[in-house]
Amino acid sequence: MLSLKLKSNPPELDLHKAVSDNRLLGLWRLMSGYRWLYLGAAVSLAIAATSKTLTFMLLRYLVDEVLTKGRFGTILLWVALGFIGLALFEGTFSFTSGRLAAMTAEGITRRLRNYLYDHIQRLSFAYHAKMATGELIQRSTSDVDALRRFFSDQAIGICRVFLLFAINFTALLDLNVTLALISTIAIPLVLLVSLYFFKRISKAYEAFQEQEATLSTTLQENLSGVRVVKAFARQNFEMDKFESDNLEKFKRGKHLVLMNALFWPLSDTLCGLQMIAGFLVGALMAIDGTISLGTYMAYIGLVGAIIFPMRSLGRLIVQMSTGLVSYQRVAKILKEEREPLQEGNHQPAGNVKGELAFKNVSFEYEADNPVLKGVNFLCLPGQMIALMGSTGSGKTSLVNLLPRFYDVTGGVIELDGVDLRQYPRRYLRQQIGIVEQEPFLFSRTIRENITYGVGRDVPQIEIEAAAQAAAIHDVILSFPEGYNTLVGERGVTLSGGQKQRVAIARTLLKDPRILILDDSTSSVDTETEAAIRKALEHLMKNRTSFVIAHRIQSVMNADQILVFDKGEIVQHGSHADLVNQPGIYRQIFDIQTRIESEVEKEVASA
Ligand code: M5T
Ligand code: MG
Repeated sequence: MLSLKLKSNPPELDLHKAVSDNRLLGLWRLMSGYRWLYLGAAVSLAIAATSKTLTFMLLRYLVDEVLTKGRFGTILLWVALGFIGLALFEGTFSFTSGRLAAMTAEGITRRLRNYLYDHIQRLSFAYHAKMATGELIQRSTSDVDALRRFFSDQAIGICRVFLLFAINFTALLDLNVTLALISTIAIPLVLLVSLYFFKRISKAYEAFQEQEATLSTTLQENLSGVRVVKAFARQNFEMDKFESDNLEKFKRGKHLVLMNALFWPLSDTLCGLQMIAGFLVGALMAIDGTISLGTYMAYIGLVGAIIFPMRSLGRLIVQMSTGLVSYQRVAKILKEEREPLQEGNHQPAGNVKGELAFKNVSFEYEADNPVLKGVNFLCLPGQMIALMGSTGSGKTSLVNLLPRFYDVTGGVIELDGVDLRQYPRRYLRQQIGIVEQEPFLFSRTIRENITYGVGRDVPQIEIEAAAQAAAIHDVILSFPEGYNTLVGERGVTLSGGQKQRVAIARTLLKDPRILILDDSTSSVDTETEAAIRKALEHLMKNRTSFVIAHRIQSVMNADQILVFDKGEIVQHGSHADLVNQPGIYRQIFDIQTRIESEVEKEVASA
């Protein structure tokens, strides 16, 4: 039994389905696949407890039947061997029980951790938008760890208490019924006190965990935004904010400690009084001869074996409350529905053609706060659509609808004549490449970042072609490690424009049918932009592309230009159309050309 190895792969379990509002039921389901192992732990415990109890009974036999009666023969040797045997039994099975419980706990939490990680990354955009990262981290680490302790210490501990009680109480009854009853009279009281504190400590612990999550979120944000903090010299402000959050944690921690501090002495006193009362009554009975000396000695041992675990019962009940609270916090994530990636009944065998029709599309993140209103346009396969408009006018929101990061809330978007919602998200995302407005690079090598979307080994030549098109190849070669250069956390070792270009290369390598560039040349100089534009022009052939940009230069060649204002298309046409009609587009055009000609004049006169 001892050589049982922890299974290298925990048994599969759909934890999303297994989650329950009833916390005990939820925990029971969490144990699926490990219940036999856990039962093994409980059985070992029972064997160990019985051995201990038998030791007391053997003691009684030794005193009453051997020592008192003066039988010092081989019997003494047998009794001695009995003691040794029982001690060995107890030790071995105690150890086995602890090991099995720990293995169960590790297995369950390992599976839980893996599942949580996978689950979290499959939740919707909307979920991640509203959930703080620090909170998610807290739940997948600290709370999962509390669950581990629940299985490895607390649940088995409770089991232990009840086993010890049952076995030792039976032995006590066998010794003397009156004594048995007297020595357990206070136990219901201890239980009541424990239950009273259970509720309060649960609440206090929940509040404490919540505050700890707030603190992690503050810390995590502060670290991610450390440049902003420094740039605005807001260290003191941030420190004050942290300090006040920390103070709140301290207060809640203090309350938790106070609850524990009140509970312990109270339950200890009760247990102590109970024990003294039991010993006294026992002693009186032994003196007037109602019970034998051996019985009294065994009795003292048995009472100890009942009261001490009872004392820890309170502690266990109280600690179990932390496990239950943590379960609740973890279950909240598990309960969330995943973004279905495969769902959808329209999946063409090959690639899409790339015709997109927006029919009276409207969209809102929150009810009654539309960010897109009545958007209508038709984009033929291979066309380039440019989106312009003031900041906050809904351009990013519009392109986010294409890979179904969000679904329309009114109207319909059709891809090749089929409602976008009929396509599985996974398929759509394979067909669509998006360079986000604020691209994120992983702390991996540049090569790994560029090949991220492809998921296979890509020949160097292809990687370089993509990098060249994104006008980043030469920059990469200028690094001593070339394509093996590690990008620092969030790409801090790269400049903003370099980061954008790596992100462009990453999307180009994926070779999508529909290409979305969300303001992706905003951080590069005009010359580099021209280089990227030229390379892209070639790449955009045969694929539908959406380009969000602010420079007229970048959108001039588009087949259609859509100008947005407050979520609505206010102008729609080609460059030639729009430049000849009054409106926002001509204003922007005038301003940008005026600036350009002024600059040219300056340069010429210099
Ligand atoms: C349009 C709101 C935003 C703005 C409006 C992405 C996003 C946006 N919004 C949300 O509430 N939640 C979100 O996740 O929607 O925003 P946009 O589409 O990002 O505007 P844009 O791309 O045209 O602006 P810009 O600045 O990138 O040129 O009210 O609050
Ligand atoms: Mg935007």
